[in-house]
Amino acid sequence: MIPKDHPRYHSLMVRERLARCAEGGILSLEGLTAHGRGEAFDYLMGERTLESAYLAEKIAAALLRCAERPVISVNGNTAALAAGQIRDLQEACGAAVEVNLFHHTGERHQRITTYLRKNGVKILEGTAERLLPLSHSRALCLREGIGSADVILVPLEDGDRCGALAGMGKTVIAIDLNPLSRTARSATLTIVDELTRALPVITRFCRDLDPDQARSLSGGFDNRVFLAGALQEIRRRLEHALD
Ligand code: PTJ
Repeated sequence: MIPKDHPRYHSLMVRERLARCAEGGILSLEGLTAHGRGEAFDYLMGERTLESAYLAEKIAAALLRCAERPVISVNGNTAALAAGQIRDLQEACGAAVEVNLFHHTGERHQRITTYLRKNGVKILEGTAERLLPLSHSRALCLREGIGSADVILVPLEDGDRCGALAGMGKTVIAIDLNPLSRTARSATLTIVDELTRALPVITRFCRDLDPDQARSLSGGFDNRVFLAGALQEIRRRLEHALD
């Protein structure tokens, strides 16, 4: 039992939730370590949404709104942390949601699908085909989903798959707290923010942006600006850590 007045209450509660989801076969054990890496970067950035990330979230909403075939790719970590927020974003932008796992087993895929459905997410299902140029099982996806998406949101993504999707000409929006990761550097747009802080902001912008604003925001941006924004903040905080 974690006392409410513990200074790290929120973070400890999230860990507890993830541990339960790992026991329930939703989160992979590797997902727990991936979460720890994310926490470390979040700590370095002050556990808040940076201005640069907020702008990236607004642009992400514009890209999703302007897309013809938007898809949200959901893995175990995303389902465990943010099932309800994925439902809200899906409602706001009309994207298809496809479950796509790094540590794939048919049983885990089914558990995650059921869990997301219980939380109101509409899941695309069908026969997965090897459509991505990867030797890994992550190459498997649905032709009518990720296979034909023009804009794809990939929270907590693996670098190889992100690079493969971008290489296929898709607009790839990553959410990744590590601004140095291969995912962060190969995505079209990287949101360097914590998943559960980022998703409600994207959802709100999906609801609020008018079509002209969405078109002009999605027009042209340099992803390095968003990575540099996060790195600058880490540098600044480290320089003043002992002040
Ligand atoms: O459920 P599966 O089998 O598909 O596996 C999912 C994981 C996340 C385990 C898998 O895709 C993986 O190994 O990912 P990576 O390569 O470790 O990348 C995950 C990235 O997400 C890392 O750069 C972390 O810093 C980052 N991250 C972790 N938690 C969060 C996060 N970014 C935003 N919000 C978080 N809560």
